Amino acid sequence: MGSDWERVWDLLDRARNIIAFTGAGVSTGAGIPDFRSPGGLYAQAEERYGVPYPEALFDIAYFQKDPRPFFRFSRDLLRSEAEPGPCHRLLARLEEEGRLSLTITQNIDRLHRRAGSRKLLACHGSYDRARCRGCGAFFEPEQFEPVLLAGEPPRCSCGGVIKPEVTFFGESLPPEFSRLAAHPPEGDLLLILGTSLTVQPACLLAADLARRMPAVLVNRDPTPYDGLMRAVLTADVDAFARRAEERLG
Ligand code: CNA
Repeated sequence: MGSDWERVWDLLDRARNIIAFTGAGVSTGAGIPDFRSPGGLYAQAEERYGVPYPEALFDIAYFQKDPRPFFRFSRDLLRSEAEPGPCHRLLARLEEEGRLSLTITQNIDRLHRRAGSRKLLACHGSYDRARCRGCGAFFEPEQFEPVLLAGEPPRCSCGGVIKPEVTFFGESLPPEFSRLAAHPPEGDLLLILGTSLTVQPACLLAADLARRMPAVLVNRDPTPYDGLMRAVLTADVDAFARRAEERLG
């Protein structure tokens, strides 16, 4: 175990072009539940948001039938007082120092941006824009957030439901993601933090990058791609980020 940590510090000390890939685990410490941990969103979804099965919360076919559970979830997420944590701060700092060229996140909670990351690809979309399911009109946050924060489905003047551009199961990922997957960036370290690496196609991009450059994974649970990593730390990501900050001084 000790040698894995040493290998990670060695890679981190030498890296000048880091690419980060993050998942819900970087935000659990801030109080935002992930999907798959015990007590995570999947364990609560049926009771809390009234869906018949957990994945329905982000299933486009279910959303067509009943968008209310997604908007109840969105209200909780956007109203939450969660603040960026040690991982968000570490990645923003590495970017600021010119040692990190891209953070790819599967998260939709805005915490990377709030921590200061700007070289950011939100591969499962975001709440920064929304679109009417009826007529296709686009909306900016100030046009739909007040209704969303009340937990109601916002509606367009045509009567259609306005859906934030968060990627659901059954939807394509944003075009920036496809461009990146077609032209993978170069880097000298891939830092994968807090993800089960089970949601496709995002995890396939992470695996592809891990084949192209030395990769480090920090996660509490094993993932299907642990074998591709130069080092795997079975650890709390926030503890890792705090130790990394200490080393960086
Ligand atoms: P996941 O499948 O729920 O996996 C999370 C992983 O993080 C698990 O393997 C946990 O073991 C691990 N983990 C949780 N907390 C910690 C911790 N403190 N330290 C170390 N490891 C930890 O979530 P993924 O991100 O892999 O799956 C991708 C989904 C989750 C994306 O579509 C996201 O949009 C979606 N999601 C996002 C958020 C958010 O924006 N914060 C919250 C919940 C789900």
